[in-house]
Amino acid sequence: MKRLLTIQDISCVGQCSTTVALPLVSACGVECAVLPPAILSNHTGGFKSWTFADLTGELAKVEAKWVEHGIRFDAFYTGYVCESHIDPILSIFKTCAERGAIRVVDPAMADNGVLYAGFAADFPSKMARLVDGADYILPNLTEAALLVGEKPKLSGYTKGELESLIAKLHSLGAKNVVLTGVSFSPDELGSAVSDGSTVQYDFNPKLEKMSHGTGDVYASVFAGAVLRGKTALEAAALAADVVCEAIKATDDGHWYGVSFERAIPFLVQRLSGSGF
Ligand code: PXL
Repeated sequence: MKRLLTIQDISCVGQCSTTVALPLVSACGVECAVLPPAILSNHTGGFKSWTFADLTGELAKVEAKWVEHGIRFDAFYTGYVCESHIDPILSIFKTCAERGAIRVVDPAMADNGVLYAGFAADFPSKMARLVDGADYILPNLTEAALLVGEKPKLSGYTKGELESLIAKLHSLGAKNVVLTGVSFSPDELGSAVSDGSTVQYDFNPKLEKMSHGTGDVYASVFAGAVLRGKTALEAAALAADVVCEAIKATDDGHWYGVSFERAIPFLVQRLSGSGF
């Protein structure tokens, strides 16, 4: 069985980051180890306030213990992290990697044209350090624009503009780019998947509802599916399908997250038959 390490915060309540990655990566049939660089009472998207316990000082200690025990990972998947976490993460990428280990980087820092609360305007240039050398990056359109130093546009990207944005993301050192939130018509939403020479697209019918935490569901399923041998396009398509199932299964009025738990049987069924 493959072993993945996910590095992103624990938002104790809020159905995001580690509390989404752990169950979904596990449901993919992949062992999921966790390293939370911070613990928050709840996420910052829509709640008025939160606690934030920074664990930067723990990261090198945990790394040293893993090195002592000879613990290595087949994959790393990073999500919401802060500036002080980036050097320790880059070190763990080096010291705790199995031969051929892959890096999946979700530069979770922004949406709908704006950075999440608490991130300084220069944070995207710090996050770009994780993008350099990543096997797969999974930015939404806002994150993609900010990573390359452009002003985010909320919609209306032409295919040419998108593909030039993707080329700039490759120039930052990303081997494969999976750009989410792509749309060329009002009734569809999807992803552009690029290996640096070809861009392929996957679309689903656009749903009325949008929910917090869907990026984390998408990235977790994507990472798990790639480790189960799916191509980037197959993993992106499955991730999008799981997000749609989860949104449809979320009760009206449940505002702070998406009920991905109800989409786990669908995910398990879709991956059944894929080899371990
Ligand atoms: O879902 C991304 C995310 C993760 N962690 C925290 C967040 C957010 C988005 O708002 O606030 C703490």
